[in-house]
Amino acid sequence: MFKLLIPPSHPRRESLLIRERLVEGFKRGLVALEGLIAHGRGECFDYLIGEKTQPFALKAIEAGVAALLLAEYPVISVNGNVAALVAKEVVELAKVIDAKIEVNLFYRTREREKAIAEWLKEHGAEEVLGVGEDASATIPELFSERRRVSPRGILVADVVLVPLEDGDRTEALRKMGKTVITIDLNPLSRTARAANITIVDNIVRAMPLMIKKAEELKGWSRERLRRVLENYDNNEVLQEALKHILHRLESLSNSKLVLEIEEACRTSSE
Ligand code: PTJ
Repeated sequence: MFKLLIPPSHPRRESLLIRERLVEGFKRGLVALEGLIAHGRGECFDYLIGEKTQPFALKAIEAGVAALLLAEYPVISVNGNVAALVAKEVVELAKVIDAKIEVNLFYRTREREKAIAEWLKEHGAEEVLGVGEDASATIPELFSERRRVSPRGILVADVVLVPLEDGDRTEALRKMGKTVITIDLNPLSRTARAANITIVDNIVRAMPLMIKKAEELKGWSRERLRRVLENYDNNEVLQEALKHILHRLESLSNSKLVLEIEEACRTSSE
C-alpha cells in the first residue's frame, strides 16, 4: 500500500521502501522497537558507502559462502530486522547451502520468537530452531537473552551466519571456536571487527548475491573453496571499506554539493 504513496520518481524511493518493510515488520510483531533505531544507524553507513555493493563486500561474500559450503553444520541466525527484510532470501540460502535456520533475539520475547518463526515458515522454511523450549542451551560468558540457543542449532554449529548482530555474541561465538560470518553496514562495529568474515553491505543487497554465489561455488571442489578462505583477510577488507568511505567523502567534499533548484519566477505583485 505504501508503494502507491511513494512516486516512482522519488529520489529516495528504494531507501523509503526498505524502511517501510521494517515498519511493517514492527506492526506484524517481528521487529523490536530498537530494531527501527538500528536500521537508522545502518542507513547512515549505507549513505557513506554509496548505497551500492562494493568490491570489498563481494570479496567477503565469496569467502563467507565458501565457509558456509565447507561447514559441517552451518546455521543462519535470524533476528527481527533480518526476518522483516530478507525472510525469503534466508530460506533460499539455507536450502542452497543446506543450513539450519535459528531465531535468536537480543530483545527476546516468546511472542516475537513465534511470529518470526511463522513468518519464515510462510516464506518456505520447513524447520525453524530456537523457539520456546528449543532455546534451552546457553552460550557461556554471555548475559543478554542472546545467550539462549538451540542445542540442535547454534550450540553445535561450526559456522554461523549472524547478520546485524551485537558484538558480545560474536565474541562469545568466536571464543567457542565457531567461524562467524556477519553482514553489517558499519565497518567499525564490534561485530564487524570480531567476526571472521564481515560483509560490509546492506543485507537487502548482500543476501541475493550470497544465494547466487552459493549456487556458483557449489560446483567448486573443497580444495578450491579452502583456497578462497586461505587468501581472505578480514582486516584488509575492513580497511578497504573505511578507505572507500574516506575517498568518497574526500571527493564529495571537493565537489559542488548544493542542488540547483529552479525557482518559480515571482511576479511584481508578490
Ligand atoms: O530482533 P532483536 O531483538 O534480536 O534485535 C535486533 C537489533 C538489530 C535491534 C539488535 O541486534 C541490535 O541492537 O543491533 P545493533 O547493536 O544496533 O547492531 C546492528 C548493526 O546492524 C549496526 O552496526 C547497524 O549499522 C547494522 N545494520 C542495520 N541495518 C542494516 C545493517 N547492516 C546491514 N544491513 C542493514 N539493513
